[in-house]
Amino acid sequence: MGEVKLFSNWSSPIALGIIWALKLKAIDYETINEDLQNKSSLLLEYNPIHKKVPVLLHNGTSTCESLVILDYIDEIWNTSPHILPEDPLARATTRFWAKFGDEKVIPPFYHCIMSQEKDQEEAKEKAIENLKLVEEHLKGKQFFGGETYGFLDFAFGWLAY
Ligand SMILES: N[C@@H](CCC(=O)N[C@@H](CS)C(=O)NCC(=O)O)C(=O)O
Ligand SMILES: *[C@@H]1O[C@H](CO)[C@@H](O)[C@H](O)[C@H]1NC(C)=O
Ligand SMILES: *[C@@H]1O[C@H](CO)[C@@H](O)[C@H](O)[C@H]1NC(C)=O
Repeated sequence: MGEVKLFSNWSSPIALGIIWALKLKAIDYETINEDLQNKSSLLLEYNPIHKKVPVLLHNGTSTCESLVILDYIDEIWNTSPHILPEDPLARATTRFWAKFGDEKVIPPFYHCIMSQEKDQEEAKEKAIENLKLVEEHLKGKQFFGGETYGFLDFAFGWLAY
């Protein structure tokens, strides 16, 4: 299995998706809590482009960006249960919605938290509008993955926090 470390922050639920994926695959890992006001030299070394958490360190090699990390976990620990569906079309649809989330749902959420009151209202409307589209895709299913959870549940589930 090798050595697995997850750089995250206690106040940041985005790493939950990665934690769920690691648990699903029964991978032992160590958590490294980053102070985002005072980032460690290791975080800057392992994620020099974005300087953000989560970062997954595996055998000394880092992978960044949640959606990329989920892909990596499913490919490296390539045994059942799988995170992505097997069917190519289902995989493509999954990636479509994950991209939609990254581009259209998560940014207005952050905007709501970070911005001034006036802009907040606008960001809130956008977030709700785009969440409704995501909800349509979930219709009639318990999880995005259908009977069981998978990629999109990990990509979106933490937003509930
Ligand atoms: N697109 C990134 C977003 C990660 C992200 O926004 N991380 C935040 C914590 S929630 C962070 O590390 N912020 C520190 C900073 O921006 O300086 C992903 O999917 O992993
Ligand atoms: C990580 O290390 C483990 C054990 O040392 C090894 O079995 C595995 O192939 C390595 N994986 C990668 C991707 O380096
Ligand atoms: C920032 O982190 C370093 C260690 O990584 C520590 O020595 C220093 O005291 C911290 N500074 C603040 C202001 O917390």
